[in-house]
Amino acid sequence: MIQPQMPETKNWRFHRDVEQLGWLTIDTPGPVNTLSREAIAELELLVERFEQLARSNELAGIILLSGKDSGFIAGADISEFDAMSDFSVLPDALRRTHALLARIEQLTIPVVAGIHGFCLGGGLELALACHYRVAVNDDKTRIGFPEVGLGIFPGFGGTGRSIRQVGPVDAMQIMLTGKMLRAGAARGLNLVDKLVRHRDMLRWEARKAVLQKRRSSEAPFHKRAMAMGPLRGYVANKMREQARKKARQEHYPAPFALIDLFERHGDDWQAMIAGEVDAFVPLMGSSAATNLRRVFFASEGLKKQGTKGVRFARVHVIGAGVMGGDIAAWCALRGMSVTLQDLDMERIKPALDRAKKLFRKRLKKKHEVDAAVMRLEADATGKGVGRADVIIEAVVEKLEVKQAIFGGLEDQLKPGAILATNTSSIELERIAEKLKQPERLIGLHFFNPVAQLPLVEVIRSSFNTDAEIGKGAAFALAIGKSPVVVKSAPGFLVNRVLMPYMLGAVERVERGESPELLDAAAVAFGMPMGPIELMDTVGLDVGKSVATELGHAVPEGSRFDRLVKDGKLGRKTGEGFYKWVDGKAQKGETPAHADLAGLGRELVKPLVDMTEVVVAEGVVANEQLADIGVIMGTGFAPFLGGPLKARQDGRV
Ligand code: T1G
Repeated sequence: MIQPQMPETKNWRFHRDVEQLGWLTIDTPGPVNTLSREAIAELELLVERFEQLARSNELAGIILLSGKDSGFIAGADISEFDAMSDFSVLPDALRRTHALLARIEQLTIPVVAGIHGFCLGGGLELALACHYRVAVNDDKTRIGFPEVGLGIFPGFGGTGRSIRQVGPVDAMQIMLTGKMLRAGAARGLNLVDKLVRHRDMLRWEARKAVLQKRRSSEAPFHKRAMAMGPLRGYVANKMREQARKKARQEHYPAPFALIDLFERHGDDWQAMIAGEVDAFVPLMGSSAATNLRRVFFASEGLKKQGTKGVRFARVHVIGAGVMGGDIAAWCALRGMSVTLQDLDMERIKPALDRAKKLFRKRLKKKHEVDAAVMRLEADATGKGVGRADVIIEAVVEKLEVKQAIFGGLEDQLKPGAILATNTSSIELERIAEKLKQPERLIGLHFFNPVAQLPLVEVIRSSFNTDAEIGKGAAFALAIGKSPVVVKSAPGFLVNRVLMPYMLGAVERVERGESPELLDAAAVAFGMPMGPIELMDTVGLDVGKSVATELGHAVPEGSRFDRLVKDGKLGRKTGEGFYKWVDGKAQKGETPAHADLAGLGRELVKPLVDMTEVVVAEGVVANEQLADIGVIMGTGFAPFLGGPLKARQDGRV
């Protein structure tokens, strides 16, 4: 079969078959496909050739597929953004890409995209410029616009084409949330036109779509009407209200810039695209976007810590309290077979009930929920110990209790099994010293609520070797958590840096300052929640014991001390520094303050100071790990890039 003369390309492969169908395969260097400047420049050359072949009837259609098992396209190449965010190059680069996607759309022959795995950002924008989209309906398919998580929004025409395809309200929702949709949801919204059960069927279905000259339908009128006339302003304001509940404009300008663009042009998809460049470029160079890119690569870096090729199937958790029960539930949710041990069924049952709620909330489909329930087994006798790949102890914070538990099960362990404690404050060496093989015990420190917080501190004692720590990190990754390796030292990373910040605020309350004001100031700075509300959420008893463990004694007779003595422990007892109703702190008026963010900086300073100390002491290996660990463990302002990056930039 004679192949047409095609330009040399490194990122694309092309061949034409006997039916004159053109098979265009993207296969860029690296583990995932990304649209780098080189890939886009090569596509320009290819499209020019396609236009010629179409004109001379030597090409009946084009099918765009990925040559990688990992997925379709993960978007534009983020590693090029720092160099791209310069006003002198970016506007032209974006306009060139706009013109390229418009040429694909205007090709006179059908162009069909076959999607498997992730189809994100610029990858989805390229797919939306095609005339028809077929996707694999399996658990790996994820379709969406994650750009808002990078401090930007879609810049390759996705703002206009998604509105044309799914309607303004749904499209804006997808872009403002950054949510990655499963295949079924994407089909339901008309983002994709056809689903196939298996990747093997993708080529065949895409071929049929080309031969039948199928074209995707645009969003129906009733959906498009939501952006027409005065309704658009109303819808835009509703979106701003929603966005403000999640983020402050001064911290995360991107969603608000996108809503402004929508308010200006939301009823005209081509005007949206034309308006994209001027709204997009300032965001790309913003400190928020620069820092969020740093956070992206730092969190990517965490994925490299785990030992490759280690498989985990069975987990045994000892202690069915809040932490133990929720760790067991999370592991079962992530596909592990879990046995949960405690003294009797009465102590285990509440954890199983909470787990079922989590499964229903996260899994939705009945058969998936039932399967997860089956994976989580009550085990009051500990028969699961001998079969487990990972044993996690999460009982009361008492040294002698932990030593007794580990001493009792050491001989039952299967070779290579991970032995871990979820202690939040006791040095590992003291727990391990009585073991025959103290090097086997590591720390896997989860954060409450386990299902929400991505961080797991993998605690390294002086007995451990890289092998145990590598396996611990691999396990955290296997259950969808982000591991940060931390040396066994009082408070490890997160508690160590949080405590001076929380106690600093408590001391100000003791001196009569308004907890409402202090909390509002910390949030104005960029913390997800204020220090006083956080103390009440963690529990004043836990706060007091961690503070004491870290050498910050709580003054006898202080308000903090009296609250604990009176059993007013915060949210879990309905009263602490605040009164709590239905899990919500009942806050009074926030007194006016001339410089709320300035007060916020003051409050956060002890946290940043302690992060510097923790790095200097080698508790974590470097500043980047400290920053990503504190962001993931405390929610510290990701738009600032972490406490040390914020100090480096003079923000605190
Ligand atoms: N650019 C550059 N590198 C990327 C990348 C990207 N978009 N996506 C992934 N990588 C690298 C990653 O750093 C890692 O590298 C390797 O690929 C494997 O990834 C105009 C401007 C796709 C769900 O935000 O969410 O398009 O560490 O280990 O767990 O509108 O990566 O091996 O050296 O994460 O299977 C929008 C970001 C870009 C998606 C795969 N796209 N990526 O997860 O593999 S902005 C995103 C992800 C945009 C346009 C705008 C995930 C993934 P290394 P991995 P994974």
